[in-house]
Amino acid sequence: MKNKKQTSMRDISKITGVSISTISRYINSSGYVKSSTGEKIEAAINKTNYVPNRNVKSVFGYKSHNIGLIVPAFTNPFFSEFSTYIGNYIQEAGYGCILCFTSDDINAEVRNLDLLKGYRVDGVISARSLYPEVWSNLEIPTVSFESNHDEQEVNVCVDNYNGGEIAFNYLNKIGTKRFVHVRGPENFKATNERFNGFYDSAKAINKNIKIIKSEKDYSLEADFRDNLKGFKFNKGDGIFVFNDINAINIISYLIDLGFKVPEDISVIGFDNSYISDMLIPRLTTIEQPVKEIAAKCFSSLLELIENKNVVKSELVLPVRLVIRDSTR
Ligand code: XLF
Repeated sequence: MKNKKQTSMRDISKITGVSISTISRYINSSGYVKSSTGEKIEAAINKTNYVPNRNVKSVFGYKSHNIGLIVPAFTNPFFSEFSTYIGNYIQEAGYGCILCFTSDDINAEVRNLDLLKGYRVDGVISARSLYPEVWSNLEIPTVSFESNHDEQEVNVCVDNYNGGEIAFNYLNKIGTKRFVHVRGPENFKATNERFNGFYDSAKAINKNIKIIKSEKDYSLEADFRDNLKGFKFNKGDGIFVFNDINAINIISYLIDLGFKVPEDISVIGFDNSYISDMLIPRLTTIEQPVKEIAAKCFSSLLELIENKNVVKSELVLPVRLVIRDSTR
């Protein structure tokens, strides 16, 4: 079957009598185009099937009513929950949502942003963006959760340092003999702060901590348990893990080794994501208020999109200890 010929910019030019350079300017929002000319181009685009032009911000002030959401991974339940809340807020406000993930990889971050720019999104919410160079000079309203840098207008995060302090103090209170911390990847600002809070609290009362390093967050490709191989766990250990998904993974590893949790070893996670209450033993954890975080990210982005006077800021939300069954 012969393919139907696609409408080109040249066709739009013939239909409207407007030059290709003006049409291109209009499509790319790269310069002034009279609004009557813009309307003529828009009418021709709508009449034909000129696909690349469909998502175009056609005249100044035009909004695509789409918002981009970039998260590190859907396999981490915290980010699934975060995306679900934000997705709901976006829909309730009458916007469309374009959802992307990065696996904490710079190339994926660049590709995602290019894609979102191509769709002329009105704004972007990103979680755990690690690379400032990707976000500088963007000219799109951006809000981040837990950004490593200050390129976005608003950054929302929790008091990660205090989370580390709370975890240490609780493990100490329940009679932990040896403190162990499974530390997040070195380039995660949030988990570095969790480590600092834990470490400083231990130091303040002259206690040592053992550290297990991890290269990446949980992913489908790598076995997180590889980070634990070679580490000798002991009865009486109290382990603070940098997030829930990995804490749950570690509990099943300890059970495979023959330990009882919490009788032999206590484990504390971080997040209070929905799965922390579903597995046996139910996980003791430090809660990040994900619904509130999502609400703050979305309302800040909306204010930026609506040109309200938003000052560049960092909003820090409090954390709290949720005691369940994985600690003595
Ligand atoms: O980036 C941190 C590490 O993992 C994030 O807040 C999380 O706790 C989500 O699980």
